[in-house]
Amino acid sequence: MFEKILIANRGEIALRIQRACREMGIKTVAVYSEADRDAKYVKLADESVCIGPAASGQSYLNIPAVISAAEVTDAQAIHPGYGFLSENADFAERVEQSGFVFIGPRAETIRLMGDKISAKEAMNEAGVPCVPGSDGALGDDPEALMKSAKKIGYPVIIKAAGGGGGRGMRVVHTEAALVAAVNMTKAEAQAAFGNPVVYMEKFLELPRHIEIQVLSDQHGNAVYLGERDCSMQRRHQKIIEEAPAPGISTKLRDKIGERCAEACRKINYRGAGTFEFLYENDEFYFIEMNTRVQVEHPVTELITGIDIVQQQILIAAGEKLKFAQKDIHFRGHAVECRLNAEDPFNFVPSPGRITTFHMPGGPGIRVDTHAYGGYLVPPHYDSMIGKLIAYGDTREQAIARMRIALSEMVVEGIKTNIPLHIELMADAAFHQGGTSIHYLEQKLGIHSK
Ligand code: MV4
Repeated sequence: MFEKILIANRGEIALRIQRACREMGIKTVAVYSEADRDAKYVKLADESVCIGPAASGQSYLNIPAVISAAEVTDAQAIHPGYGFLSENADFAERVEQSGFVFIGPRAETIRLMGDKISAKEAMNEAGVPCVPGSDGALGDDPEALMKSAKKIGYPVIIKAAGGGGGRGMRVVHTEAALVAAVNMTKAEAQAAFGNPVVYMEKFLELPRHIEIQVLSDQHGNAVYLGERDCSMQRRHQKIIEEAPAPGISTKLRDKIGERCAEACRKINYRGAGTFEFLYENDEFYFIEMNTRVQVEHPVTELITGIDIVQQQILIAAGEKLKFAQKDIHFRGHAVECRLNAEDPFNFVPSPGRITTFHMPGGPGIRVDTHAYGGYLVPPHYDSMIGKLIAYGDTREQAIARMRIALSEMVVEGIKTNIPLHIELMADAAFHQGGTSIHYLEQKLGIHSK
């Protein structure tokens, strides 16, 4: 096992990874920007290295600075967390070329999944059901484009191969609008990702966003840890996630889960991963794969009892999974509310000094945060200051516990989205379960009129 791991991230996930390491007897190295000098995760690490100024381009995204920090501290492996360099194949490659273990998939796998066309192709081939579409890059011939779209059926969506996470997409409702839409998406994709390649899919109008968590070791063993429903989102930012997804039968979960695990075995996947699906009319349609630990991993941890970050480390160290699919049991229900430093209803970021900070507690409550009373939320990064996660025997109990936790939570000095969460926990459609990806934006639209 590793003796020392460098954590190439900040905030709550840096703290989360440290806790996993500490439990495993592994020493930790924190890296930080000048804006994070006094952060809790820096103080709690065994060692820390400043890697640059506040701007993330010069610090958390600075590959030579991160690798130098691993060299000077003699770390053996690098955990990238989420965001920043976590899905950068060049980073993974340079980490390994420098003699460190990258805690994540091989660079080649990250590259495969980074290109949304090759990801879909690989998953289609491995037996994962995908959204019907163009099966590859779109060319320039208007006749061929119209033929493709007609075959798929309008509405269609044009997506950038280099995009993902909601960037570089355009919905087309009619043949008259098709060619211009393809050309505009190509131009935008070139500008945004340096890659003009686009593809076409059937546009699903009212889907849910459901994702499958997997673990896959370097010895051909792969398991699925069930699904998460992440449909409650605004502008591609998830706000609430839960596991299991309301209304998904055991039979359907096992079927799609086994397809994902089998795909991992086929592509020799390494580490933790997430298959993102759109779910509509009782069918799963693969759209993308995330090759990192995700913000919402705790809800899966709570219903399975498996520590996903520890598993990432064990797999990276070359160990075999110590459990098979039959050993994994889904028990109870978990809900996560992302706490953001922002105005709860207009979503404008609200960085600044937290003057008072009280965390909730009690049965079934987990708080993953790096914040505390006196903490200065820097303006340079994502506004998420932590996550409240509630577990219960049933979905109703998890929601009831979340409502109590939200009512106990006190954050003063900055604005947070706690009032929005309180409102959503009382929302009738949320209680019913199974709202689509458009529900929150619709509700907020009506709300502000
Ligand atoms: C779609 C779609 C409808 N049909 N693809 C947005 C993020 C990116 N990961 C894929 N996205 C979508 N792809 C087809 N064929 C609707 C979305 C979408 C979405 C997906 C997941 C979560 C939130 C979303 C919000 C708007 C649109």
